[in-house]
Amino acid sequence: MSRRITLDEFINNEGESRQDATGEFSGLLRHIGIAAKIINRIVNKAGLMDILGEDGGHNFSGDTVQKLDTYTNDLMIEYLRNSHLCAGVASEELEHFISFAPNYTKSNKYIVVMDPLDGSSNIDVNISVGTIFGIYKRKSDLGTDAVIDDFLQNGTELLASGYVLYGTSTMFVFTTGNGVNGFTYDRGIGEFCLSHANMMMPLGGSYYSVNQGYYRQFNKGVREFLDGCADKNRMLRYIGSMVADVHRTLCLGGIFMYPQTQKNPEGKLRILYECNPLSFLVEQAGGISISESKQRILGIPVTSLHQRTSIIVGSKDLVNEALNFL
Ligand code: AHM
Ligand code: MG
Repeated sequence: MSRRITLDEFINNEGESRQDATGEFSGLLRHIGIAAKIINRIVNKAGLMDILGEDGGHNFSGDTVQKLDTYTNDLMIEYLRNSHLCAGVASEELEHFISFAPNYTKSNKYIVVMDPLDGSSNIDVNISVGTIFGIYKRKSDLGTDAVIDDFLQNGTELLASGYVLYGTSTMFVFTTGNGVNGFTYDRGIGEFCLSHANMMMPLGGSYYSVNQGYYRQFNKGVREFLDGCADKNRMLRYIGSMVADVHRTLCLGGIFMYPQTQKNPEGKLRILYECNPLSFLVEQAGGISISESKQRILGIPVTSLHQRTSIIVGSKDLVNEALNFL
């Protein structure tokens, strides 16, 4: 029987192979891994605790906030703060970024962006949700408060990104710009173990993924591309959790899109918390990620924390086919 490589071991080995490594970056990734285990435990037994349902409020974007959104957001922030490796965090759930107090930050080089629980409208019905994160090097001086420019960085500046998918099994998938690796949670030993080494997205695929209910609101080119998918008998799959829809696309190939609609003329999904981290992973796995205006997602200038974009992401062949219609 072959020996399992744990996430910790993998992160350590990767860190040691980098010449300038101080272990801090690896340490930060490990803290995110620990927070993921705790979130996994809560998500798994959510029905047994008083933690399902809406928490009664809306966030500043007008989205309904679920109790688990709040719980995962607070938990991630506490783990990042107490890692003493992170200068600040920006979250989809918070209007403003948080700069950790100087006694926590000392010489912290990194900042984190996150969607603590993506797809949270699916929680109450036991459908996959996930945590998405991205790590950047801060722009501001060490030992000072994190500032807005630390967070408004293009996706091309990402040092690492990843997601944790709480699905039929729980997976931690991440990249540090050196390929994509996936780890499956082994409950028995309480560790994420390498199960999907060097993930590569197939060049093509037969699945397309979009909220077809908005078809009439899409631009003409998008509608024509979708008509072509139906003509070709491609299979429509839409979970409504971006992290799960992108994971399927990463594993099996195909295309996922959230185009502009009349309700969300810029697109719905956030560049900083959802699109950039997942686009970095997809590109690392050989796929493409663009906006409806044909811009590489990672290259879009980020000018505000909650900036949105349309997104078309997936296998090279399918995204290139879609490009012809845009
Ligand atoms: P959330 O971060 O508040 O959960 O919203 C993002 C989610 C994505 O996971 C998913 O792709 C999309 O919203 C679904 O939106 P819609 O219900 O409009 O299809
Ligand atoms: Mg989300």
